[in-house]
Amino acid sequence: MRNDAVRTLFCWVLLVFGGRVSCDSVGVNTFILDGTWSLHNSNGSLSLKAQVPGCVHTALQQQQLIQDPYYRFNDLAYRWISLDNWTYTTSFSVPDNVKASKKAVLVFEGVDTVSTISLNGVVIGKTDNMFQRYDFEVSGLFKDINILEVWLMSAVTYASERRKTHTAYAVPPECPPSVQKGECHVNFVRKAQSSFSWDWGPSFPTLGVWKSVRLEFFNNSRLISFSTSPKYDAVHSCWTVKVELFFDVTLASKGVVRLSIPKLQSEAKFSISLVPGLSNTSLILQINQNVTVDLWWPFGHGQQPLKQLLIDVTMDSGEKFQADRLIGFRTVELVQEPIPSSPGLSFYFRINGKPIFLKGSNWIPAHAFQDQATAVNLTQLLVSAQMANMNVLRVWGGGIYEQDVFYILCDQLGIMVWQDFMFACALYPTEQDFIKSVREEVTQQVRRLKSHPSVVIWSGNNENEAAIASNWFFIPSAEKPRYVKDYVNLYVENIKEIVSQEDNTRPFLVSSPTNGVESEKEGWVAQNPYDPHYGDVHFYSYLSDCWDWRTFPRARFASEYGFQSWPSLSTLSKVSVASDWNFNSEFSNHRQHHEFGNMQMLLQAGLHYILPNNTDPVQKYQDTIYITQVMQAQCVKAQTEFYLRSRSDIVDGEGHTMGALYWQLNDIWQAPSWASIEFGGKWKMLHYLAVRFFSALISVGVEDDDNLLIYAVSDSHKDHTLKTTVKLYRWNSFTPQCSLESDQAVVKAGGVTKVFQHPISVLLKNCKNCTRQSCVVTFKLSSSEDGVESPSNDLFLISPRDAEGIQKPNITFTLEDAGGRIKINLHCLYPALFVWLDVEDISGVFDSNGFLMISEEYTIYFTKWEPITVKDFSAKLHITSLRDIY
Ligand code: BMA
Repeated sequence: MRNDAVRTLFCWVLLVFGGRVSCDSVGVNTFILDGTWSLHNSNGSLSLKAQVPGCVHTALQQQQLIQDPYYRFNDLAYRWISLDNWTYTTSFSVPDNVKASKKAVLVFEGVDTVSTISLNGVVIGKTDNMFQRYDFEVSGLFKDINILEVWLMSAVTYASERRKTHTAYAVPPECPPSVQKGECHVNFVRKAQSSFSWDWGPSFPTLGVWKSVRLEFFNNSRLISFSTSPKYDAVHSCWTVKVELFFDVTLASKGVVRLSIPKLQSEAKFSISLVPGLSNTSLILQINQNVTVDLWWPFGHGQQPLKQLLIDVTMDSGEKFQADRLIGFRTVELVQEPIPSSPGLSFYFRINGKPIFLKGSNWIPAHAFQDQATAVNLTQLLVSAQMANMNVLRVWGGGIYEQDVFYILCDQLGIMVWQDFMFACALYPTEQDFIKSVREEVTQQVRRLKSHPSVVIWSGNNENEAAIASNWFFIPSAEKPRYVKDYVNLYVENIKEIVSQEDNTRPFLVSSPTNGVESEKEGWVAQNPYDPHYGDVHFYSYLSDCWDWRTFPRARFASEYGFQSWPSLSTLSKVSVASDWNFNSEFSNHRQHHEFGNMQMLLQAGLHYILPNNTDPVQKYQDTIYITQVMQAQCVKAQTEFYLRSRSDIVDGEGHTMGALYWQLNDIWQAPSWASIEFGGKWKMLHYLAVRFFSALISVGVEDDDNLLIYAVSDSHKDHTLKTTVKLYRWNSFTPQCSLESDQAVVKAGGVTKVFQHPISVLLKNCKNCTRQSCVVTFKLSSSEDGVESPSNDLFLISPRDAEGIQKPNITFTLEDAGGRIKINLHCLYPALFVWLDVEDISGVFDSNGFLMISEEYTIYFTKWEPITVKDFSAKLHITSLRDIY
């Protein structure tokens, strides 16, 4: 199953490395300055080699001056690194003829974060925003041997100094909660906000030159960057592509630009005139109307065709620039309009004119040290997202604007991107220089990312409207207007204004969660930004019973919700020792950055399952990890199924849910978190369940009063005639005690249909050997017409904790080599719940895991992402089920 998707993993990496995404220029000499530089700390006691792009922590680790910073308590032990100031230095020479060029520019694609940069002792510029590219003119500064120095100031010191100078009023939060063991005042520095710690991540306020550095020499002009925006002209029923070229010009000059998309037989030539300074040109390429433009669709709704756009610039001076890019054609609308019989407004995405239910998750930075977040890591994560049938990821506002490769992969995989701007869970200063820096950041990022069809929405910040509205920071009501004014200034008058100038091809939201146009009506900070009748909602409730769907808000769009779990022992063992392997150890407390998180997991698990009681402490620890994953998987499943089945309903004015993005997809280190994929790429149980609950056709079972209701939720583009098969099994037998079949029902395309309804008391009365305690219900949809079927699903009529007759299943296995896969033949003596196959750190995925084993034999395949023999696989394969842990 889905083996094809795994194979694509490797193809994409090749494609990405093989694809050209940057500009090639003739007439501009480029010197790449990446590579080995030297690095020293402020008093010179440490002096070492360091890679650029890179950061100080990675350099220290590579030179073996420190251990793995993720190891045990090293985040605290290495705090000194971020409190010191560091200098990166390199030396280089340039040929005389190049030096003679009229203009030389030093391009820093990214500096992390606060720096003063000098060339041959002359200060050429300063940086204070890791999300900006900096171009510094260095003409006339060259010698035979040139020394380039980047002096980096501790971002922690800088943030605290900025805070001190902001005397008029506080800009909270001052510091993160102590459980996060982080640094203070991160909102005063334009840097990944999570780098000063988060509730799932360590505090590593990195310093470094985190992106490429190069020199560019030229005489008349250079192409700084370009962007491409396809747009549908509904009036003339045709497509256009707007191409913007950004030049740096020394001498007024003229030239010709040729734009072409060979696959669409579209081509045009334009005369351009450039004026000295920064000179922009905006050109519109009309797409040939005689050619059919095949549209880019989100995954699950169609293909992702991308066409190569070629750009050829020839200046009268003889300078030439060539560039190309893969572009996709699609339209996107965010629909907020009245819904019959419901107060409020809808909130859904229409792609190519079709309402699309957004299924997915939230993305955080894949590594605290970004130079270690490789293209392969990102590919593995994004392919895993697609394998779980996700069509969207939200790049959350407390991290970074991702690397180009991330968006290229999302374009290829059909994963839509909800792109936040990088502001989260805080208020922000609005001094002139801060705003200026943000304006430049936003302009650059919009220009960089707007070419990607995958990016479907911009969003101003994470939870900052909610922070003011719900008064997270205890601001006296008399002072609230000042903070609302700052909020409007930053996100509306600046960020929103820039986005509307730069990109009119996709919607902009000021915050998430928000009430959208209703928030705007209320002055951009709504009374209740969590109102289920408007916009999107974030909802967390750790202690209420997650199996009870009545506790979830029937929101228009759920952009965040989730539960924590612990990652597997094989992941944790990379950063811990045997004495740490106890749920109450200092290590277990240390890695938990969410107040009361470990306790909440056990309380929630205890509502439905018997907690582990093995007398062997390490086994008990592993079983506890397992039960947290069972709890998380089942909780997120229940909540997601609720959102999915609320798609067509309006109940008490609420519903028409059109998005379910659980928190969160990935991890930044080995620690407990809401992630469904562990740091390193291993899937947790939740991710395996997501494959099923995000499938194109699913059946959802719920209990309402005494009724068993089964819904068919369809993401299909056509109607299906389906029957529902319902079976009841005793916990100690593989023979169904009863089997019922519904009549055929038409399940509408993109809709929810109730396909089965039966009072449970009657069901149990008719099913002689079954009681709530002794039986489980399974169900499945199938069509005799077109072979379509849903994954099998199940419903417990009582918590497994209170069930009767669950036996130790005694699961055994045999293995076979099946080419790129390993075939696992499972055998058990009794039905088994939440069967979990774990192969430690062997990289790959099972085609099913975390399942209910309701027949004696099961066959599972493991797709390998690395070469491994059956013998080695066998040695690492462990199988657990719910009854095995007590
Ligand atoms: C939301 C997110 C994150 C956080 C998560 C879990 O508020 O936006 O800030 O990590 O909840 O607490």
